[in-house]
Amino acid sequence: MDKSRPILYTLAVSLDKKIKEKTARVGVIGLGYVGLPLAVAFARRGFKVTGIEVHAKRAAALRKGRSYIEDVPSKELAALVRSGALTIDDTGAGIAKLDAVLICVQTPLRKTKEPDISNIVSACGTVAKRLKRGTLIVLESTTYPGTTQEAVLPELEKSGLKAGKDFWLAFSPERVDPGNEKWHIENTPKVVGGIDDRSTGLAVDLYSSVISKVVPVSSATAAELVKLLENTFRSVNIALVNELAQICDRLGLSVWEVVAAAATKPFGFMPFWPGPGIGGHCIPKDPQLLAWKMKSLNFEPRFIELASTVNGQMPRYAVRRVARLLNEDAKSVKRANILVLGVAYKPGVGDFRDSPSLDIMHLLAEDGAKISYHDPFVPRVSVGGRSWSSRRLTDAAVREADCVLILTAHPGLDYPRVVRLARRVFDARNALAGLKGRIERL
Ligand code: SAJ
Repeated sequence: MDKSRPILYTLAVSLDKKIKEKTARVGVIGLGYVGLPLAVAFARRGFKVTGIEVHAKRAAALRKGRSYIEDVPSKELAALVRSGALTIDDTGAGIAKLDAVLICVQTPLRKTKEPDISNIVSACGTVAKRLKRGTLIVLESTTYPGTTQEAVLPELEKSGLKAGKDFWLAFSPERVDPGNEKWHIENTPKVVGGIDDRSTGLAVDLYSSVISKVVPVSSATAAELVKLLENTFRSVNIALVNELAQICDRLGLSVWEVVAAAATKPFGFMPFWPGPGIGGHCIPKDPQLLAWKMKSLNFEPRFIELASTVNGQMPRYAVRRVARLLNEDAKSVKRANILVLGVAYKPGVGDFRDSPSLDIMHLLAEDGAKISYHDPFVPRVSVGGRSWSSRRLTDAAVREADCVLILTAHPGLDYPRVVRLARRVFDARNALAGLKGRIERL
């Protein structure tokens, strides 16, 4: 660290020392699927952590040691709260005592597909009111490139303190994969980029106390773009195989066979699998954050937008395939009995945000189909003014369907029984690989 400015040097050395001694007080704002595991990870390593959660019900549950995040066992949470290693705060009053604050709030898209960073701005406002000199602030929320430099920094300087002089500021993308048994916070490499070298250095030291591999990059903007590349990469490759699925349909080929055979190439290929669309809170959204920013800079991100378009059209494509299948039995979509298996956005989870299954159910219902669904992870859904509850997967439920649609390949369903009993099955996820019967595959 440069000694040119003694006071700054002293502040930075003092913070670095506290980090290394684990006496630094760490705060995490936003205790969701990213923030809560992060707060627990620092508390588990011996830091005194303040978890700041504005939703009073969530804060109350956490104070009682009740976890609402699958990857954080209540038993461990309760012990950390009881020991005082983790304190839950729902006002941010404790921020003045903190040495480092990690911001992990949601960044949804508006209906206009524009980023909504109001949660980030609000969190920064809470911090600015109580920011003390010598504090490190790190934004973890996935956002468009430039947010940290152009929005967070000025918001924090409303405290009267100067970024890079009185406090330090960095961005570090979250890489939390809920339910992943292998990759968790401590062993997933963490990218970090600061507004200046000192901010980067302090953030590297902080995260290195908890995470085995920390990867510094040259700026906060670079770190923001790294995250968006990771998920845009997925969106583009999923769109490629979704287009390949349509190509295979015209060529009378199985896209599943083609991709699986290509995946035998031991280098230079990575399999992605087609489906009836993409859901969740990352892949549909993150490329849009990048596209929006680039359009504001008069750059047309055609490739990124084309991928989103291809993925976004898959529900309609799936509906066309179902109509074609019903047609083979001289049935129309209108009044057809359709049983959907799987409304969650991906297998093994109960999250159905932006799930393409909902789009497909809505489109078919609008065309007069009688829809029911079975999803062991999702008890009830509503879309387009209609609501459904998950029904038991009885023999009768399968038999009465004119077509069973497999839209999410949840594990644990008795697929052979479905194939045996169903008049027709449209398998959009290759859940029935290897099974024979009246099966039409995407
Ligand atoms: N999907 C496909 N074909 C594929 C892969 C996914 O159609 O080959 C669909 C899924 O069905 C789902 C959507 O895309 O509807 C998103 O699936 P995902 O596997 O990308 O899962 P997400 O949305 O939970 O993405 C998160 C991301 N994690 C973070 O941003 C920290 C992503 O970077 C991870 O790679 C992904 O989890 C993961 O691998 O689980």
